[in-house]
Amino acid sequence: MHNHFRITFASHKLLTVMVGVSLAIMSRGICADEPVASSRPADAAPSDISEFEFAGFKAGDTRADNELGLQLVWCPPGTFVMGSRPGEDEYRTNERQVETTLSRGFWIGKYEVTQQEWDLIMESNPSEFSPTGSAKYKIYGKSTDRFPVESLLVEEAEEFCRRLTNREQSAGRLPTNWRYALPTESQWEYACRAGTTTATSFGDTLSSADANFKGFVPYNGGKRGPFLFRTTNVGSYSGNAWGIHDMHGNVWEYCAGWYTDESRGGLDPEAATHGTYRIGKGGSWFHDGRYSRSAFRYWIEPDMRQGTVGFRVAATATK
Ligand SMILES: [Ca+2]
Repeated sequence: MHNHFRITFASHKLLTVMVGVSLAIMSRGICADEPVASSRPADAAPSDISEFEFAGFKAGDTRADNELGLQLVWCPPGTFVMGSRPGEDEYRTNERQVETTLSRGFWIGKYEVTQQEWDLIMESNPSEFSPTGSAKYKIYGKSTDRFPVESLLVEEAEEFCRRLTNREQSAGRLPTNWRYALPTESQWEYACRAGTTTATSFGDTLSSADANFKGFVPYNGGKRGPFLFRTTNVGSYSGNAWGIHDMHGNVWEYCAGWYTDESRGGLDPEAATHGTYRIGKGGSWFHDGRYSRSAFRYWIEPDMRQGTVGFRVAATATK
């Protein structure tokens, strides 16, 4: 017992010394930082993140240090072929292949934007599959916090991105020349393919074991599977090679700009600024598997709210 007391006492003395040293180090640190802090403009964010700190390094890197804890996946710069290969089952004429180079890496949502994330920024929930939505009977007893937000207009998705950009830049967590926005169609397909050239990121067939779509109409010989008749929690199915989920199925995803008859290729293609229809990619819980092909291009009436359409964000450097 006596020995035990001595050891404990010795430990206490050691701890006291360690705390003292730590406080001394911390106080030196605070002093050293003071001149830097006081030289900052009064309206500057406390610690603006640099572009170097914010950018990712390799495909599949992740970060979630934003107000929403929204998970982002890094898509590095690269060249890929957008569109469907000749002879791809269910090929459409508006999917002609175009070589596309994205000279800057970007972040994309690991998941579709959820109802909870939407509510935190927009203070609303337009979703059909929500406790107060028109299809509430289909989700009775379930939490839909992690279901994708849907039944929104593309302008509202853009407003969500604007608000998120402003909030993150004010907090110093987003470099001033970066912004959250809808992915361009080329960014979306690049992220969806994640290096694959097959019809889907899972291969040349698709079963509803791999994605939420109308399971009794699988794609190109895929196995028949369940048909949920509704959206479901994001991330319920496996991700692609870069760890991005639900690029096939659950909800269609708005892309930036307007639908064009031909895909836009080349170097850093920009979204069309005028058009008749909006763009959706990836298929939905309601549609056949063929619409979930990486190359499929859906045109969406701009003023329609649909329980099959949602979105995910991208974070991109502006020029
Ligand atoms: Ca989707």
